[in-house]
Amino acid sequence: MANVLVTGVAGFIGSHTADALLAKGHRVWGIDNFRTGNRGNLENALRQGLEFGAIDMLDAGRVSRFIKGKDIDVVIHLGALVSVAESITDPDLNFRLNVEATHGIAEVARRHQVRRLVFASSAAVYGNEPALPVKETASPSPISPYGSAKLASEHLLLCYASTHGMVVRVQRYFNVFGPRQDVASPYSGVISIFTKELCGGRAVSIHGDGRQTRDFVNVADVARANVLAATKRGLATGVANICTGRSVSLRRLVSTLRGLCPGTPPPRFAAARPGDIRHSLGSPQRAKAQLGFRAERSLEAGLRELVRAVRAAE
Ligand code: UD2
Repeated sequence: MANVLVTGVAGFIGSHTADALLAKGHRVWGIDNFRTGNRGNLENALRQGLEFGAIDMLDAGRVSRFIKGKDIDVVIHLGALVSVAESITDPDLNFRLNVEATHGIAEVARRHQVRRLVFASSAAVYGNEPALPVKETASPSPISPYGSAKLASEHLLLCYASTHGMVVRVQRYFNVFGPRQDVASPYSGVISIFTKELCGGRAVSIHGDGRQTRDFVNVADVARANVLAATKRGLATGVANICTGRSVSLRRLVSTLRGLCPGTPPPRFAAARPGDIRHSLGSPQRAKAQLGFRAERSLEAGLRELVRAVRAAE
């Protein structure tokens, strides 16, 4: 069993990852400052034994004191600014949360002799890569501050592997969706925004022509991929896409959701967002080969589950 520190534990991916680790019997410490995470996400994890600290990940001294003497084996660094759009409106915050924080957490990990670090990177590092499905060997070419910050962090961390012998696993998540993704924030993922609007009988707003495509991966699968990256024996340092290998257009997504919420109005169209990737589709082969990971949940089943959850919460 491993001792694991999760940053951003009260967030969408963080809380599901903590649940999945605890379900496998690992010991979990987690930190969050509730900027975008929320305490309600931790209900299950706290019941299952999560040791939680309300700590800002930028405060390296407090993070260090929190894990002192805990013999942490693995850090899963998920704390971040998660929105491409917000990285454009607030590039300073993007830099602090997506670059500076990575450096601070890596230093804490090194000082505490942590052997493995798992990092939440993103498909945004690829930019508008023309050869799809995109493989990890493609040259990264981000087109947003968010994507460049994630790429900078990847490079910072991979140096910890070569310089200090830490095993670093870079997880390039594609578009993650599922329960607990913030429905209230305009910076949240498109599926959570659309589900909430359509369940409330309101029209959704599509940015651009709606023909952009995304590879949507369920958060339960992503949490499982994180557990594998954190705990699989004998893993070497590496970078892997966490995706399904299938993509859909936003138009198709809206029509599937409208099918689940009959009687909802057709979408409105608004200006395309700056920094928006046109097509995003990952190759899942390397994650299969290195982590033994394959996404199992279908988009349709995930959307049905979400619509049920949003309705139940109303
Ligand atoms: C998502 C992740 C990001 C990163 C990336 C990987 C979120 C919030 N962001 O960025 O962290 O991992 O995937 O590629 O999960 N859209 C609309 N209407 C809306 C909201 C969004 O049309 O009300 C469009 C948006 O312009 C984009 C698509 O939906 O074309 C997806 O947007 P998003 O913000 O969910 O995610 P993305 O791909 O920018």
